[in-house]
Amino acid sequence: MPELRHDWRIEEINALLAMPFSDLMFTAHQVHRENFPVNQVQVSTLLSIKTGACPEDCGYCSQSAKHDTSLERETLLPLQEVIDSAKTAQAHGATRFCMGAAWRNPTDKNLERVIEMVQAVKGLGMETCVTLGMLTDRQADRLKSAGLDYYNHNLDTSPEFYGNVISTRTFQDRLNTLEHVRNAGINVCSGGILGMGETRQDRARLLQQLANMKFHPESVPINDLVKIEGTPLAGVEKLDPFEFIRTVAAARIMMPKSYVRLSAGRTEMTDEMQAWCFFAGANSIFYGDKLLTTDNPGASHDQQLFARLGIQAEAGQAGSVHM
Ligand code: SAM
Ligand code: DTB
Ligand code: SF4
Repeated sequence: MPELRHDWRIEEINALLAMPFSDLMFTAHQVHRENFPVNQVQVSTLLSIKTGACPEDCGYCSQSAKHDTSLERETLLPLQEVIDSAKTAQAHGATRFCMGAAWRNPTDKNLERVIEMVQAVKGLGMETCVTLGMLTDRQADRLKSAGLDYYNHNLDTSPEFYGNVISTRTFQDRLNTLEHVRNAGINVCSGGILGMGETRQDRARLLQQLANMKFHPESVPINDLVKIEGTPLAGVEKLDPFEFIRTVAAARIMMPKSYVRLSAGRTEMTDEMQAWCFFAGANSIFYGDKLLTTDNPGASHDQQLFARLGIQAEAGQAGSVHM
């Protein structure tokens, strides 16, 4: 089996993305079969534990205080509400529960409250993931010692396009947080958003940044921009679905042992487009009626889709190792 690579050159990635569609699908699918059981998809459910009033200015986000998006803001959810949601998600077949907070970074006091949630969810026998913004090395260590399985923190886009989307934190800030998470021994979940008006070169550069890290993220979410009224990116032209599928395929080829998650934007995708993404190597989804603040296809739609495609939801496997 070929070694995992961390030295991808931009010309190689552009060449992958430019392959004839069938050749790219065939190659990505072969890589997928060599590294994963086919027809198995991991399912995670998301919950927003603290919604809105975020001081950051991410141009895509419904939760930024800088955009006028008609979102109801909420304080940190009570522990029992989180446990109830996790139980419901588990009953519907989710094996991982991801909790997101609209913070620039957590305070130490808030971190302790999130840790109570992590421990309660783990106590149900589910894998845990949180996404809380930037972390210090000490906070990452604290989350590790509390038993957290995954931390989500996306690079979002290429270093070059990044400034068009976010001004309140830098690309380097994101790399620093990811380094703290990795050094703490927590599984890394990091990917990006497509369809924000970036070029193919930007998509290639995003993949290059992810794949050339010292260790590939264990989980790579690929989001299709959910356009939100009132955000600066609300009017961006929709990305060609084939271009989205190509990017999923390139992620699979470049990070052969990582879970590639078909993330936000599935309500706007046809079932056929999702089937292509699975064929191209996507093997994880967010499952349940809601993402953080926006809609996701309901569990019954996804169950039907899985049945139509012969896909099984994967059983949990807490504590996977990095590569
Ligand atoms: N506040 C934390 C942070 O930004 O690190 C955690 C939550 S934040 C909502 C997590 C990720 O969701 C973002 O980095 C972005 O990649 C994705 N996301 C947010 N809004 C989105 C949208 N409208 N469409 C697609 N992806 C989105
Ligand atoms: C990720 O990459 N996508 C998820 C999760 N990580 C936290 C979030 C998607 C959010 C979509 C917009 C919303 O629902 O607010
Ligand atoms: Fe805040 Fe996260 Fe939304 Fe950015 S993506 S505005 S940091 S909640």
